Amino acid sequence: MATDIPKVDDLLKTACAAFEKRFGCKPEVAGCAPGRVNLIGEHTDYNEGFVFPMALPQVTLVVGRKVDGGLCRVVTLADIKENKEVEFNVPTAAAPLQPGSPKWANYVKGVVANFKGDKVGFDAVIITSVPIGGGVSSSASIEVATYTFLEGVTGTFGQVDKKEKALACQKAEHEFPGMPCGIMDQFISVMGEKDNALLIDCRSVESRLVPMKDPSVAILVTNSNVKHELTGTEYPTRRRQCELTAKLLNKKSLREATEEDLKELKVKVDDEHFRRARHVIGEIKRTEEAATALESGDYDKFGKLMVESHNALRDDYEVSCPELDQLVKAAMEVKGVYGSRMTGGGFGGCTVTLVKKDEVDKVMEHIQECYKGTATFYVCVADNGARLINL
Ligand code: GAF
Repeated sequence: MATDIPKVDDLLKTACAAFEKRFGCKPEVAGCAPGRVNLIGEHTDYNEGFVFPMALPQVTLVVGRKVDGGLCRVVTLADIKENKEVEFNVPTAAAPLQPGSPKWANYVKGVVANFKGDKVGFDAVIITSVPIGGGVSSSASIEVATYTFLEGVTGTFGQVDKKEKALACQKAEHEFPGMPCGIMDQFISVMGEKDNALLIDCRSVESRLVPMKDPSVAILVTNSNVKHELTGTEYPTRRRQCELTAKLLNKKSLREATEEDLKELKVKVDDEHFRRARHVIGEIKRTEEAATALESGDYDKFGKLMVESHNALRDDYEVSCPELDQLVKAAMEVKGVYGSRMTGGGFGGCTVTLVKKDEVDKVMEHIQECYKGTATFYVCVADNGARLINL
């Protein structure tokens, strides 16, 4: 059975009650930002390629108020098995913020450090319904919700260009948690729109909305509930391998590389670098084609491209894992499934499946029967990006 996605209103009530209990007054501002599921276009963003995510109905909320003086106090109600409360001072030129422990607070501190407006003290509570470490961008949703909250407390919401806001949050992730991510997650968390997926060109940072309103199909997100601790080292390695290969080809990025270049690479680089490049070059092409297929309602083609994407991520890019492969295999065994693939950085987390709406129950049942672990299912519709919520 699909897991209910908590309503934003209910999360808000919980966060506001927790804030009052902890800080003894009512919060005044609520920043909200979603997680995302990437439909196709994996590990292409840092290669300046295309990605095709949609914002999820699962969100992170940061609720609180501005306080005088330079102290920031943050309490988290997220399912994070670390310290649940942190305090730090707003950064100054003489005393800039530094990353540290607990890890979750680095997402907040990084955004405070990179916020474009005035730096002010605040009290805040963070709550999230985005599965943590599930490959659906819980990190970016914390960053973007924090940024939105800061815009709220400084009365500057909407003044900074949305792309700049996404870039500031990406910089926060590079500098504080130290993850050299691409732009996809922060971008969709800021720019997502209800009932639309977003085709993002990560070279020009231009994007195009693609409607996703057909009631006869559903997007099923299946959480494997495993996270292999490879992500930390493997992601930067993949990124470096791609950059090195692009350099060898005298290109700015693998976005510039062609099928012809692949032939050249076959003799120029080792098999591993060759396969990494083959995935990226193929995936960029697949993603553009997939967006066109979805626009014209060609779900069979879209599904086929999803499966090709998964296979390339498994065999060439080597970022899948047995659990994700099992989930995809099981999904593809059910009639009515157009396509299925791992989504996000990999090594665990979620798969995304495009399926006929009427068949969703059967797919979940079959996956659960075949899957050796315990899967969690979410039937998701595309939702809005970051916003302030009136309190
Ligand atoms: C992670 C990163 F944060 C994204 O930028 C992207 O590279 C993704 O992995 C893989 O497509 O979510």
